[in-house]
Amino acid sequence: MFVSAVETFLLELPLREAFVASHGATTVRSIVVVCVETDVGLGWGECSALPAATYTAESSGRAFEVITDHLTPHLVGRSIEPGRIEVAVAVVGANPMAAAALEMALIDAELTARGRSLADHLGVTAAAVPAGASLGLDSIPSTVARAAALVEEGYRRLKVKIEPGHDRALVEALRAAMPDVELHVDANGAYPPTGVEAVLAVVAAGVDAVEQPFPPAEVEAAAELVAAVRPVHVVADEAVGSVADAVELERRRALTGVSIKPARVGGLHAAVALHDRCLDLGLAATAGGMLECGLGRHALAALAGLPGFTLTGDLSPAGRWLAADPWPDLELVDGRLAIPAGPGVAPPPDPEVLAAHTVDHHRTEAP
Ligand code: OSB
Ligand code: MG
Repeated sequence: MFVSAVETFLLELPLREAFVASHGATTVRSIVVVCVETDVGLGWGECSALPAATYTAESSGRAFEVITDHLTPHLVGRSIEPGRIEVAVAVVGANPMAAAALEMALIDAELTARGRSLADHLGVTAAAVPAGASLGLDSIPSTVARAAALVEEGYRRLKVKIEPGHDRALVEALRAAMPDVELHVDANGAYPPTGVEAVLAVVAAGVDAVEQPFPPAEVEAAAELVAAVRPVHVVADEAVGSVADAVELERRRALTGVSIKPARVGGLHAAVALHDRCLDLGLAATAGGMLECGLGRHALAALAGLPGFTLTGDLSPAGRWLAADPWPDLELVDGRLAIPAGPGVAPPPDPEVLAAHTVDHHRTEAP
């Protein structure tokens, strides 16, 4: 596929409510999207980096620069296949979310031209995936009320953010109100390695999976937890940037599952490779969300149709978080999200909504 130009957009999309995690609060979803112009047509990709460089080292503002200054100059004026983007873009390792945006755009261009859906391309045969919703840090009464409303809407799984001191009583209150829901907790690494007992107390209150309780480097604390809480899942999120990370953590018995986020690992092909390796290793997988807009959420729903995703993911429509979005959204029906079946990754954005929320853009053309 010959790439003649890339247009990069920095968008500011309003959130319905702040998303608070132990790594910080997100109040406006600035997000980067790219449009590749190729000999077979246009393709769109999302860079899911958050506004602040907290969850990982990438941020939307920096990613905009990295994409426009360092990545697109290597792509335009060249022929490149979507699965070989790492050959063209030498900085994938340091900037997986930026690289993932360009990969998604190339995949979208190719699949749209061929009239094939992403699910088809990935070999996904499922028609829908169970829906899961995440809840940011909030008071216990408010979290319980919101959780109950989400279950009422049809969500089968809830993932609540926790941190030391705001954990066990929260889970007890949720369990009292919702004895049967699949309940995950996510600490974004907020517990110190001495906090194994505290995390065990949270688990005992009735959770099905604990996501990233300790910082990524605290492998021994994670292994101690795994040994003590089987069969409850210990899911790695921030700790897994590659297949090699998952393999090493499995070798050290420091996880039983992985939150697979295409952005965090450098794109959809890398996410599939990680999924396949999780299946081989007997690790559970869950499709991890990044407060994506409709574009990224379409990709996540297709990926989540793969058979290794045995723990329900962050699979809610983009509109659960975003009050405006240039992309069409997924729909929640009977507690499930339909896997997109149209050509490409997602339908194209609404140009007026895109323009209304664009705060910066940059075009790189072949000389
Ligand atoms: O830790 O899983 C996380 C969102 C942004 C960054 C990190 C995380 C999250 C979520 C997912 O918890 C929320 C969602 O997209 O629904
Ligand atoms: Mg997480």
